[in-house]
Amino acid sequence: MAKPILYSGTKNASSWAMRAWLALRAAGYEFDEVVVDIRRPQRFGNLARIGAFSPPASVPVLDTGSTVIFDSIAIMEFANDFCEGGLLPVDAEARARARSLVAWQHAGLSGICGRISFESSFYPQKRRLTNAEQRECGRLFACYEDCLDQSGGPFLFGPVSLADFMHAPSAIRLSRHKADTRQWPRTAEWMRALIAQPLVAEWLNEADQQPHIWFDDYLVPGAEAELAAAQA
Ligand SMILES: N[C@@H](CCC(=O)N[C@@H](CS)C(=O)NCC(=O)O)C(=O)O
Repeated sequence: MAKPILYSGTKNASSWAMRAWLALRAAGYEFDEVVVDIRRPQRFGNLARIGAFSPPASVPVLDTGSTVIFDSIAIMEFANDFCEGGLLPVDAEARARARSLVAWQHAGLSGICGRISFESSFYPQKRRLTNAEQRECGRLFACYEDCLDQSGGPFLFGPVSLADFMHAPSAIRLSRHKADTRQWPRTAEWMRALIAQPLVAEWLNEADQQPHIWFDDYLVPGAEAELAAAQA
């Protein structure tokens, strides 16, 4: 049978592909990677080609040779099955909580990801987070801190798991935007450990070398005024 193919995305753009790639690599699942360029304008033609065999016409897609898995969580769960559950906690309650974190991220993490694109993690200069964004981060960091208090770290549920990989792109974008973690020291330590995790570092090393993908709406309307008021 042909070697499985992961249709992945541009490394400094596709946070969804990153998650699937991390889980498959951590599971020891062997695959060839086809990077689909999702930068504009070529993204439309390239994704249309993916649509010929994958209904959502998005990346990541894993073609195992006998089936097509077209969602990042499904690919991550498949990776976890491949390594006999090694990427989720053994305890049923911890496993369900890890899946809650995975689902929260998949649902957009209460809007944080929409406002701070993955692409902006790689910009040479970053805007400052608004007060509202920092408050949202606080809610998220309190959740991470609680997991880390219970597990003792270094990752959210002890050993690295799907929950860490799912949140890796958010940890990257928030830490690179210097989100204030002073109230959540375990979270700060977890972010450092996750970003230094060898597979995450391998992806980032490539992403950091790619041409920036700029978005006109990077500066949130009103952000500068809010910052000036906060500093006054
Ligand atoms: N729910 C999908 C989302 C994947 C997704 O949105 N991928 C982006 C790239 S990171 C994409 O291909 N988008 C296609 C489009 O926007 O047309 C998953 O988890 O795999």
